[in-house]
Amino acid sequence: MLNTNKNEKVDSRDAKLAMAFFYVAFTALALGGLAGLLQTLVRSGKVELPWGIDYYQVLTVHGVLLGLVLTTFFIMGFQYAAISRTAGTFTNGARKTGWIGFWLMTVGTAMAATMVLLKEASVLYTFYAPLQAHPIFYIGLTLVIVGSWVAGGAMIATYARWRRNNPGQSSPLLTFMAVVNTVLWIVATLGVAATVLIQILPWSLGLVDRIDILVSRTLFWYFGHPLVYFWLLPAYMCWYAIIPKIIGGKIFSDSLARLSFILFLLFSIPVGFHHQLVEPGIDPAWKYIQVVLTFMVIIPSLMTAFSLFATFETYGRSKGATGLFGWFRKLPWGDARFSVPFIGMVAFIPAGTGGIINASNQMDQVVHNTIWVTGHFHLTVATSVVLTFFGVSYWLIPHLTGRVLTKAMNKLAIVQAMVWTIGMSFMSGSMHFQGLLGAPRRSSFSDYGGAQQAADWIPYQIAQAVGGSILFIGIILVLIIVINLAFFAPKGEQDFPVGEVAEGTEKTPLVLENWKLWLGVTAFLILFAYTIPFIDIIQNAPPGSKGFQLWAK
Ligand code: HAS
Repeated sequence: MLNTNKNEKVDSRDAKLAMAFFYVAFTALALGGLAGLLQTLVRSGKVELPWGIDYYQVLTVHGVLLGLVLTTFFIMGFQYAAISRTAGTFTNGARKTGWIGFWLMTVGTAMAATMVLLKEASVLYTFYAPLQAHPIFYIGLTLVIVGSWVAGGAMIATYARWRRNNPGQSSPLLTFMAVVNTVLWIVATLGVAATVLIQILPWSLGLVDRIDILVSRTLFWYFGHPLVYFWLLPAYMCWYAIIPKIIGGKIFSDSLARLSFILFLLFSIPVGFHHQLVEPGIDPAWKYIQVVLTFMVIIPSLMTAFSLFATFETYGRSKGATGLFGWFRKLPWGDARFSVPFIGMVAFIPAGTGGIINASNQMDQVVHNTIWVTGHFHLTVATSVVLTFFGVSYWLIPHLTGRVLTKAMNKLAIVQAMVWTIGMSFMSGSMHFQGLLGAPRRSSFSDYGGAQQAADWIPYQIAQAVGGSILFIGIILVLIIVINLAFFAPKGEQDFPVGEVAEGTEKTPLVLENWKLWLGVTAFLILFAYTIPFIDIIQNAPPGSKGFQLWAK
C-alpha cells in the first residue's frame, strides 16, 4: 500500500517556501515570454528591434529565463510542496536550508540577468564557447546551481528521515519521484559546474588565454540532456501520480512508475553525444554507443504512455465505456486540472517522435542546427512540460495560498490551454517545416545567407510570428490566472490530489529504493560512456588541434 496521505494540506511554512519559488518562476515567464514575442517578430523580417537592442541579447533573455529559470524554480517549488504533502512537514532545519537554496538561486539569477540586460552576456542559454560573457554571468549561474544543490539536499534529507521513521516500507510515490529527479539533477550539474569553474570562468576572468571547445561542449552536453529530463520528470509526477486522482481513477502500477523513474536516472546521462553527432573529434564508435543508450532512454517514456492509457481505459471501463476508445468520452474535459496537462500528454506524442528522429544519426544530419530542433523543444518543454506545469499551478497555488480555483478561473484556464495549443501549432509546426527547408536556428533575419533561400522560408516565418503572438496572449492569460489564484480568489480549501494504486496490485519491490545499487549502475554507465572518448578528446585534439582550441588572445 502507498503511504500517500501524510498531510492532507501542505504546512503553511512549507507553502511559503514553495510560493517563493513560484513567484520567481512566473516573473521569469512574463519577461521571457515578452522576449519570445520580440524574437518571433524580428525573425519574420517585418520588425526591427528599437534602442539598439540586439537579437542575440533578446534570444538569451528568452532562453535563460524560460529554459533555465522558469523551469528550475517551478520544479523546486513543486517538489517542496509534493514532499511536504506526502512525506510530512519539513523540519525547521530542512526548511531553513531550502530558504538558503532559494536565496542563492535568486541572487544568482539576478546577477546573470543583469549581465544579459547590460549586453555583457549575449551567449544564449547554452553559453557555448567561443561566445564569451562577463564573469558575473557565470558566477551568477554557478550560484543558481549551488543553490539548487542546497535546496535539493533539504529534499533528500527529508526523504531519508521518512525512510528512517518507516523502515521496510516503500516511500510515498511523489516523494520518491521528486528525490530521483533531484539526484538526477545533482549528477547532471556536475558536468556544467566543471566546465564553468575549470574552463569558462578562468577564461572569462582573463586568467587563461584559451579554452578547449570540444571539452567544454562535451561537459555541457553531459549536463544538457539530463537537463531535459529534469524538466520532464515533474510533468511525469503529475501524469502518473496526480492525474489518476483528479479523474477519479487509480494509478495503474506503483512499481512501473518507480521503475520508469529509475530508468531515467540510469539512461538520461550517458547520452550527451547525440547533441554532438555532427561534431568532429569524437570517435564515431562512441557516438554510436551513446545513440544506442539514447534509444534506451525512450523506453521509460513508452512505459509511461502505456501506463497512462491503462489508467484512462480502466477508469473509462469502470464508468461503462466500451470499445477501443470509448474511455475517451468519460474523461472530465471540463476540469482544467485534467484537461490542461492532458493536452501536454497528447503533444508529447509528436514531440517524442521528433526526438526519435533527432536521435537517429542519419536523420539528424538533415535537421541538426536547423530550426527544426527549436520546433522540437517548443513541443517538448514549451508544450508538454509547461502546459502540465500550468495545470499543476491551477490547483497548487490556491492550495498553498488558502484559496480556491473558481469556476471562472477554471474556464479561463481551459481557454488559456486552447490558445496555447493554437499558438504552438503555428509556431512549432512552422519551425519544423522551415527546418526541413534548411533554415538555421539561432540566427537573426539579417544574418541569413542567400536571400533567395530565405525567401522560401518567409511564409513559415510569418506563421511563426503569428504563433508567437498568440502564445504571448496565452502567457498574459496564465499570468492573470496565477495572480488571481495567489492574491484575489476566494479563501477556501483547495485539494492537493494524490493518486492511489489500483486494488490488488502487487507490493512494490523494495529494490527500487536500493540507492547503492542504482547510483552504482548510474556511475558505471557514465564512466563506460565517457571515460575513453573523454581521454581521447583531451589527448588527441584533432587535426592540428587548432579547430578545437580557441586562442582568445
Ligand atoms: Fe530532445 C534536442 C532527442 C525528449 C528537449 N531536445 C533537444 C533540445 C532540447 C530538447 C531543449 O537525439 C535542444 C538542445 C539544444 O539547444 O541544442 N529528445 C530526444 C529524444 C527524446 C527527447 C530521443 N527533448 C526531449 C524532452 C525534452 C527535450 C522530453 C524537454 C522536456 N533531442 C534529442 C536529440 C537532440 C535533441 C538527439 C539533438 C538534436 C540536434 O541535432 O541538435 C525522447 O525522450 C522522447 C521520448 C518520447 C516518447 C513519447 C511518449 C509519449 C507519452 C504521451 C502519452 C500520451 C497519452 C495521451 C497517454 C517516446 C508519454 C494519449 C491521448 C490521445 C488522445 C492519443
